Amino acid sequence: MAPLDLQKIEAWIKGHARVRERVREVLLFDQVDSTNQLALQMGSAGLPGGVLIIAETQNKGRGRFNREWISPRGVNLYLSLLLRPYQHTYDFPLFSLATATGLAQAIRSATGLAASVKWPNDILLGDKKVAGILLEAGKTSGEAPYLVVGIGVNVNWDFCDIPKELQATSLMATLGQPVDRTGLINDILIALAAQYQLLDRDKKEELIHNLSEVCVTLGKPVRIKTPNQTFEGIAETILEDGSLLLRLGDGTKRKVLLGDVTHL
Ligand code: BT5
Repeated sequence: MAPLDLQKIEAWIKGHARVRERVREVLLFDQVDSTNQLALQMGSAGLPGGVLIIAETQNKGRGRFNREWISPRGVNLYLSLLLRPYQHTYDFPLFSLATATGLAQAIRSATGLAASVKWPNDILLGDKKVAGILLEAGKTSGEAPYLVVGIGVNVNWDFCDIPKELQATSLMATLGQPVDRTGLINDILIALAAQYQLLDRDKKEELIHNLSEVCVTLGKPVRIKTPNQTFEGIAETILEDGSLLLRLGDGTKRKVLLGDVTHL
């Protein structure tokens, strides 16, 4: 598989004003512990937002709640974008949903595959996970909080190499042919910039509308495990703060901001 092409990525960013506003520097590494960890370190060291970190492999790639993100070399995408949003921290979860929407749209336009979002942070092809998003934030004294948007996409991971217990897939495994990883980064950045712009312009309704169009969780019976409780119900709608509104068995409604969803 061809390695990622930094010059091409930089040239595309330069030629695309909306992306250029968001990404001012790209760092491509052969190997890191975790692109999110590195971006968080840069944030805590006071670096301005707009740094995109990309790696060919991660030794300690991570998911939410410190779970492992398996990161084989040279076949997938591992990206983290350091941002310093002006939005209040209570709006930060919306960046995760905006990222999920943009990522699903980018995969659709690059491959024609019907990628969908499982609220809040999984991208699925059918019922298999093809990509995940990890949002982490931090604050150093006297500075605006920073936000790191981490994205892992299984692109050209051979189906035989994907551990069965993950119930995961890759773009190549589904499409039957490899996908240009460098080109996909370009599509992802363009799609993300469009969704983040909606947030900057406070067009939350439009953002939630875009998400609802690609979100397979809505209307489905689901089980949601939050850090303290488990709920079962019908996923009714996504609210403007990014939370999921559930209708429970007894007819009451419950708002959930964070959790692991199983489609029942
Ligand atoms: C996520 O967590 O889905 C967020 C994944 C974010 C990864 C990116 S890669 C670049 C950046 N740097 C990092 O260190 N992380 C971010 P979560 O919803 O908690 O899902 C984690 C679970 O997905 C694991 O417990 C496994 O079951 C499964 N999993 C692990 N590796 C996978 C892979 N490559 N593809 C699909 N599923 C995977």
